[in-house]
Formats: sequence, C-alpha cells, structure tokens
Amino acid sequence: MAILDDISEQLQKGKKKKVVEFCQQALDEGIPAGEILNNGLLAGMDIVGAKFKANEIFVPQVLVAARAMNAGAELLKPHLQAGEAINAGKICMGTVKGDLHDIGKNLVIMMFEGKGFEVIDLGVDVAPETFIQTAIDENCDIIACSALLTTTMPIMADVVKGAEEAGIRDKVKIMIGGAPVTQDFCDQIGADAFTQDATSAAEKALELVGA
Ligand code: B12
Repeated sequence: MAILDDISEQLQKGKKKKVVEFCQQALDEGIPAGEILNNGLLAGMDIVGAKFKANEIFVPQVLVAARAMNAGAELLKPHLQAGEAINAGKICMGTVKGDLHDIGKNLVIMMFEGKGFEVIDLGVDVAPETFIQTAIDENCDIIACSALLTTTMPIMADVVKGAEEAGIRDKVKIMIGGAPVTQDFCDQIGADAFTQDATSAAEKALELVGA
C-alpha cells in the first residue's frame, strides 16, 4: 500500500512530523494499526538497521529515525490496544544497564498494556538492583528486560541471580528479549521466557501469570 511505503520512507529520512501525519492518514483510511506498525514503521526501521550495519548511515541518522518511529508508535498506541480492561498483573520493564536502545522496549510495553497488564517503565540503562527493588516494592508478577547489545546481555543473568539472592525468584517471572537474545541464552541464564517480538511477548506474559 502506497501510504505504508510513504511512512517507511519518511521514517528513514527521520521526518517525524510527516511520519505522524501519514500514520494518521493511514488510520483514517481504515488500515489496522497493527498493519501500519508492521508494514510502515517497522519496515522502515528494518531498512535503517540494514543501512546502519552496512555503514551507509550513522548514529545521528538512526537517532532521528528512531524518534520518528517512537512518535508514530505513540499515535498508534490507543488503536493497538483493543480496549481490554482486564487487570492481568503487574510488570516492571526496562532496557538493561549500559544499553540505551528503547524502541523495542516501548513496543513490548504497548503490547503488554494492550493485554491488560499494568506496566512500570523503568526506562533505559537500568541496573539489576533497580529491577529487583521495583519488583519487591511494587509486588510485580513479571520483570521484563530488553537488551540490544551483545555486551549488555550478561546483565540479564545478573537480574536472574539478583532475584534469587533477594528471595523473590519463586514469586516473579523473568522475561528477556531484544535482537541478539535467543532461547538458548534464556535457558542458559535460567530466565523464564524469551520471545522474538512484542506480540508474542504479551501472549507469553499472559501464559506466565496463568491468565
Ligand atoms: C535504533 C538503533 C540505535 C539507536 C537507538 C535509539 C533508540 N531510542 O532506541 C542509537 C543510534 C542511539 C543506537 C546506538 C548504538 N547502537 Co544501535 N542500533 C539501532 C538499530 C538500527 C535498530 C534497533 C531497533 O530499534 N530495532 C527495532 C526494534 C522494534 O526491534 P528490537 O529492539 O529488536 O525489539 C523487538 C524484539 O527484539 C522484541 N523485544 C525487545 N525487547 C524485548 C524484551 C522482552 C522481555 C521480550 C520478550 C521481547 C523483546 O520485541 C521488539 C518488537 O518486536 C539496531 C540494528 C538492528 N537491526 O537491531 C542497532 C544495533 C542494535 N546497534 C548497535 C550498536 C553497535 C550501537 C552503538 C554501540 C553504536 C555506537 N558506535 O555508538 C550505540 C550503543 C548505545 C548504547 N549504549 O546503547 C549494534 C549492536 C551490535 C552488537 N552485536 O551488540 C546494532 C545491532 C547495529 C549493528 N548491526 O551494528 N542504536
């Protein structure tokens, strides 16, 4: 669809205003929000990722594209949540210490909320102790960690260890994810679940809390 290509193209150029405008236009045309997200915004971000990897573009361009992505996703947010009013449980989520990538985290949070979870967004660069203390103070059912750098993945193991040491491991489930994370890594560090994308993350979370 032409409008979705336009969204992808404007996102790659980092044109935040245009991205938001075209997302609104796509919604007005009756295109489902999930389709706009996947075939417009995320399709654009995939191309940005490939160009970044190939050294065709650099951090500043990726950053403006990321801002446009987040602005578009914010607009779609209420339309992605199909008005499910159940209270499925409480989750604290953040991107682990040393890691500033937050696009995936923000998408996963949107999907969690869409499934009726209350989510505490801890932001980026989150220390293991912060995940643990929040889970204790807020009585969370799930701790969710995101990492996009291979160098920050080990922090997820520290979160699992920290939960054991704090004596809350039997009360809280730990979910992990992010582009470099795998099911093998999840098994290796003893986390409860890994999924590859935001939609399956929310479904898995429901499963974990037995909803
Ligand atoms: C955007 C981006 C940036 C932006 C981040 C902006 C922002 N606000 O997030 C900026 C420009 C700041 C950036 C900086 C850097 N980046 Co960067 N970045 C990317 C890029 C292009 C896209 C990431 C992204 O947002 N993808 C889209 C989202 C939707 O996908 P996602 O995060 O994977 O999330 C999905 C799933 O993984 C899953 N998920 C995510 N989290 C969770 C959590 C749970 C619990 C679950 C269940 C699921 C789940 O659901 C999400 C939705 O489906 C990737 C390339 C790539 N292809 O991944 C590189 C990439 C991650 N960056 C990379 C690098 C090297 C860096 C820098 C070190 C560059 C530098 N020289 O400074 C810095 C690091 C800064 C830091 N300390 O974090 C490398 C990492 C390499 C590695 N092996 O570790 C990559 C892979 C690029 C590359 N090929 O070289 N980056």
